[in-house]
Amino acid sequence: MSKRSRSGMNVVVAMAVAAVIWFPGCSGPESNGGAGSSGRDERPVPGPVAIGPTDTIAELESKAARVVPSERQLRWQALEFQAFVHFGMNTFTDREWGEGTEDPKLFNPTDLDAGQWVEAVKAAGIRGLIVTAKHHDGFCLWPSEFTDHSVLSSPWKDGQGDVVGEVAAACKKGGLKFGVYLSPWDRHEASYGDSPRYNEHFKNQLSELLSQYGEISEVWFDGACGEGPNGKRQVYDWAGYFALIRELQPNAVISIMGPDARWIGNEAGVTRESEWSVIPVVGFDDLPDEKNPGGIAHLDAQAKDLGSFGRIAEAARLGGRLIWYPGQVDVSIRPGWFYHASEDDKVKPLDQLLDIYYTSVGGNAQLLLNIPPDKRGRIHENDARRLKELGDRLRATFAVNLAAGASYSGSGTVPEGGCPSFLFELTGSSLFNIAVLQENLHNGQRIEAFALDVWDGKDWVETACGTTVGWKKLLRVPTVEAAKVRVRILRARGEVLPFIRPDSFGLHLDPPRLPVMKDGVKP
Ligand code: FUL
Repeated sequence: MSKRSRSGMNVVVAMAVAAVIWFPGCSGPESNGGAGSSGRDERPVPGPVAIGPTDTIAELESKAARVVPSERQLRWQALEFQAFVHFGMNTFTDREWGEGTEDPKLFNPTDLDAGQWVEAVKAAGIRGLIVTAKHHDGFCLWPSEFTDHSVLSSPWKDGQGDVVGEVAAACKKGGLKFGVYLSPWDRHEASYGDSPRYNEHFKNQLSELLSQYGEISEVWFDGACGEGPNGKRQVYDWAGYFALIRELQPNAVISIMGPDARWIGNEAGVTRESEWSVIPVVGFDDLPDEKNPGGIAHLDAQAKDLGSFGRIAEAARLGGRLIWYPGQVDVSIRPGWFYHASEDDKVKPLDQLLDIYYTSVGGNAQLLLNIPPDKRGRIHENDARRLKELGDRLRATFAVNLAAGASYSGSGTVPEGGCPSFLFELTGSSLFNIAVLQENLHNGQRIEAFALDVWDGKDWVETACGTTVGWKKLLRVPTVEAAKVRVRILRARGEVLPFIRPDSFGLHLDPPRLPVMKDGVKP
């Protein structure tokens, strides 16, 4: 189900630009490292930066290096791992998409316990939770005064209950950030399709959610709309929705159909090898006024390449802009988004969840893992068990940073024929199989290619390489023992400042990945 698949941009890249694009091999000491002093303006710019056909390659590179996140985007990125909770009418009808005609009497959880949701997701190390306040069927999990299709008309707590309120309170108590999913597509609401009327209705509901439940950290707007060619066509007032959110919850991130965080492009938990947060875009969607800074960018979120230098050059040719637009990976712990008893034995295995974690949190994206409560209104035992296993494994790996206390030296200058590198001398020889790199996003996202070397006592041995780093790169390397580790920047945008965060460089040991010796003992 595609959220944002719009017509992709022409991928033709000007020949002059293609000539300088370097596709990294790993070892590449011959690379230029992107360093060099140009006297260009390197000051960070939070917000759109215009690019155009007269920009030189150097100017484009400099502009790309300068785009930084807003404070709210930075806070959101630091959450790293959130829970998505799909719960509603579909839970009781055993469906994924409802029609909007379901009888509210069907909604009747027998043992709803939002505190149990919070404890179950916290066991996985999750830091925020987003609940489906209203899915496409229009049934509201809070007693909205603008519809009768809500918990008010259900037998649950004799119509006196408020799921959104209970979840918000449980999150607050448990120290989790709290966000809401609100489907713009509403199959129940009679005014849907009568654009001004529905927009008013939608904003009324949004206001209720934004003003009655304390701090809302994220508003998740789904782009799905199943109305066919003969269905109701609703023209959404995105600018109006965004303005309302900024007014009532200025710290809330607006995701997917919004300006702050983009859909990663699939629901399988997969990130691109090169995941950029600096994204070139051309034009605006759905907005009459191009000056509106909160506009949704015209973007094909499913494109294979969103942020390479080639894409930037292409957007420049068309007169576009660069924005900070980080990716979010939404994926369900089960095959469906909603609970189905038939999927109780289909909870994703631990290894698969670990793969998703390493490639999303460790691939410059935020992970939004869906865990759907059952008809009782509880997270099923199988899911809760898996969440705990995941958290235990992550804690066992990341509790100790073997690079803590390491002496660090870095240089932005490029040695003759080499590339800038950052050296970490550990306090002693350590066994590790995970490395963590982070860029200082206050300086933007600059690294295009890097390599990680370990000192084997005589020589540097390359153990891993990659392309983008951004917020975080998690590298699963073969288990190795070393006292010195080096990060080489093979290619970067703009000046090579100390943009690696030495405070967050990490080396870790994931014990189950230790090789098993002949006698069955791990070293
Ligand atoms: C999609 C929706 O259609 C699914 O039901 C689910 O909510 C998913 C997260 O987004 O667009």
